[in-house]
Amino acid sequence: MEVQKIMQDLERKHPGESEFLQAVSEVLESIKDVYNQHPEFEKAKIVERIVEPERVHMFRVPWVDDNGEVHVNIGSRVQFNGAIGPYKGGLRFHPSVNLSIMKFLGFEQTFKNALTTLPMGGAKGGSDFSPRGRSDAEIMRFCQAFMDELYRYIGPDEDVPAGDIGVGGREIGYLFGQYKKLTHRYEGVLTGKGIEWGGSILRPEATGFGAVYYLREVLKHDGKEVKGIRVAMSGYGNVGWGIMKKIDELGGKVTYFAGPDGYIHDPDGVCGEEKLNFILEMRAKDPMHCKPYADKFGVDFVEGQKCWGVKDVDVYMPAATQNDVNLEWAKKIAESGVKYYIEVANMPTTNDALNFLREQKHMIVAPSKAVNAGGVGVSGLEMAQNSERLVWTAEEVDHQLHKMMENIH
Ligand code: 2IT
Repeated sequence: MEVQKIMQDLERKHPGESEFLQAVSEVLESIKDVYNQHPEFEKAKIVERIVEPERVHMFRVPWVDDNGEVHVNIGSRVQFNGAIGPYKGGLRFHPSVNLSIMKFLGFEQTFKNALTTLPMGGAKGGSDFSPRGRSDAEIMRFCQAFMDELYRYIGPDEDVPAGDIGVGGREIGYLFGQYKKLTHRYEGVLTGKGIEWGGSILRPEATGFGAVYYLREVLKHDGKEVKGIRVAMSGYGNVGWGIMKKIDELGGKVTYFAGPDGYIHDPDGVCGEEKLNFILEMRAKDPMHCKPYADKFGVDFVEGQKCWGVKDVDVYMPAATQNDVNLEWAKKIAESGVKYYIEVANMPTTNDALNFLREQKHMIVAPSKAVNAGGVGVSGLEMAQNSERLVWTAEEVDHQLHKMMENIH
């Protein structure tokens, strides 16, 4: 394969879709040497096929707010690759959502899902709808309107959506209710459901737990364990929160975490139930500010800054959103002397920054598609339980998750 030529063709077909082109370019650059040793791949045009989404659904989502005003959002589902199983991947509700972001996430999901070794193809969907500041009733009406279109394209053997940014248990509940109403079917068509109606007990924390299990395997190579290590991270959503909880359980400390408004430095670590529960409350009240944590626990808050580059930690874990770490931040990270850079969010590092970090001889860089695969892996287990009409215990799910992350690593 000639990466440049493939990228030129793709750019012609998907003009201006920078996140999508970035995600493809990163994968092609990383596989080209091995790929080019296989003329049979070239002959069958495997790469040319795999970079093109199989199908893209787009639809209008009109809904009415609490004041009676009509809003129109765009909904989509990118069914990227169904070679090894039904399409699987999250739904993102965020104002930044566009087709480029949906395609990048669907493309990455294809590889991530394959890594779990479970039979799941890759997809992503979502809307430019912003749940921020919306009442429960507004979220419900939006989710119902979204499902009024989406239900045609999904099914337990066809495509099984889940949550992502802006879509959690509440949204999955409204979506599932509408699916049942429209189809008269009670089946495992969505994952991330409440445990009372077929959800997996560990799903909210699973991505974060999986990331820490992955980190644990990385540390093992150096004869180290999670106990005693200090972590700087970004994000404190489901994924970030799961990381904080598991790091605390295993005796490590998250001493820095960043949110949209700046970063927190808590030298004692985000430890114990009081702090972990406070983060849940803080996030539910206002997802844009983490400063209340500093006010409550009397620790430092640095406004408007990211915590990349701090020296008094052992591990960095970007767990917020795409392109959180650019080349400028990557240079600060490299200068800090910290050894472990564990990507957690989907594509948290720009390509130039990632190449730069990989060149640093003193650093270990772990790729997000492997590190965060535990989340969708547990979704795959939820699908299996729904097909069996069985409920597994948290211990059973955690055991499977741990085994999966050990193998992926
Ligand atoms: O990025 C992801 O892996 C997810 N948002 C979860 C996908 C899933 O189907 O659980």
